[in-house]
Amino acid sequence: MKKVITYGTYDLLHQGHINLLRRAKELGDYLIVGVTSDSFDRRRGKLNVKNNVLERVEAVKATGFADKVIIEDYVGQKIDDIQRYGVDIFAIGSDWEGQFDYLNEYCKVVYLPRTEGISSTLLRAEADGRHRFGVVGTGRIARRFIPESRVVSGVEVTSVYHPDKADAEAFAAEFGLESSFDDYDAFLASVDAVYVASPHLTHYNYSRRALEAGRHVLCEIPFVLSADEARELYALADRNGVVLLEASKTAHCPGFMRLVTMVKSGVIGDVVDVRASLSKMVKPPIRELDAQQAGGSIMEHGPLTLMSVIKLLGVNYSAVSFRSRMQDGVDIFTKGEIEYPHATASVTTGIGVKTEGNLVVSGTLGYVYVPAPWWLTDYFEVRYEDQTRNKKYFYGYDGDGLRYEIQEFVSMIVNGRQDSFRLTRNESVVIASILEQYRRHDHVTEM
Ligand code: C2G
Repeated sequence: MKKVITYGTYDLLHQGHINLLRRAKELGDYLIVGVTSDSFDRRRGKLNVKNNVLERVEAVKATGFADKVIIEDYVGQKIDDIQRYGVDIFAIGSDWEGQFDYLNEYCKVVYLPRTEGISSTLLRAEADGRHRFGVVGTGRIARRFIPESRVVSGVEVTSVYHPDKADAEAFAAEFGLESSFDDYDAFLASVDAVYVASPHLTHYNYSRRALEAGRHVLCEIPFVLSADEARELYALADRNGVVLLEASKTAHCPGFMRLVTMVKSGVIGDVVDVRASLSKMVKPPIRELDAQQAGGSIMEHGPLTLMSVIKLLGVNYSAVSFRSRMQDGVDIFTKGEIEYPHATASVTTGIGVKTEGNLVVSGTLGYVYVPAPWWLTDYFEVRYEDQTRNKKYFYGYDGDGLRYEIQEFVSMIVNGRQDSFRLTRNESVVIASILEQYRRHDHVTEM
């Protein structure tokens, strides 16, 4: 009996998949089909898969070509499967030509013709629709957004806004965008959604005007500078039936999300202390060091460090206080203490003082250690008194990591979802409220 094996995601199963499975089956007597697990797809950067693994397995079975369906969950599994099942032929579509030649050591490798004109990517784009995105601002983060948005289905960045016409034009030319604007209303008229990546003090106004115009808004951090502003914008989004999401990058990255759910599941017992530190040294002249532009380390790095505390200990803190080292009117270093009835937390932020940028979550059974840069979470360790129980966890963190928040934003738009469990509105308002207290100089001591 000649055994054939083939693999795939088989998302939104289509004629191309069916043809491939038929041709694979025709190569032998018995066909094994490996369907990727959801987590394996995420690990290999496929973030947009629509059907879950159960649906995809069912779809493959329904074609009638598979004699056996297995789940593919790790790199290298193909070699194991070929040996375990005594496979004679490995078959895969010609889009993979050459890439599986290494399997020739174990069985015959056959590249089958791919069906032209159809793909899961095309079907997903149809299902998600096409959302025209505009970027507000042309700075460092705006530049990173464009390549990141290209890997998310349903997103097409078409325009850019900057009050300086030449600046907007240069940005559009560099990234091949359709249009550039120095008139904000005209810019809004050209898009469905905006990514606000302008200086801190302008976030509120740009977001408000976009929401008023019925545009979805993904707003960079710090989102806004007061709890009232945050509440007002969320209410405005509701009234106009559009999505508003704070672009808290770390909250959306796979490693950080797993860390939160593991801690919440009790792997380190009750959480008693969270320490998050983030520093990036900057040199003048730069916005971060300008008091007139809401500069300072806590405005820069408070949103992510506070986010980690709020995600792990909740929104019901009992007190907050800060100590800052100042230079020319901005804090170049701040340590914030956040008290909870049964826990403590601290955030340490620096733009002129270098700190060890790690995250440590201590509990009654053990602790989680995330080395610097914890905010690009791709790795963490769970440690215990009994070191033999320690475990290391690794996760994907692709590109600049903005793709994860962009994907969630699009999913909210497509599914008409107003809130994200990754960073709820309530959590976002509480972060804004803590930053507001700092700006009002409540509970702040200078040193
Ligand atoms: N395919 C095809 N014609 C299409 C689309 C896909 O012949 N128009 C084939 C692919 O070449 C592949 C199979 O259908 O052999 C499954 O495709 P996907 O679901 O896109 O899976 P893929 O990402 O190619 O995973 O370990 C997973 C494998 O490496 C392949």
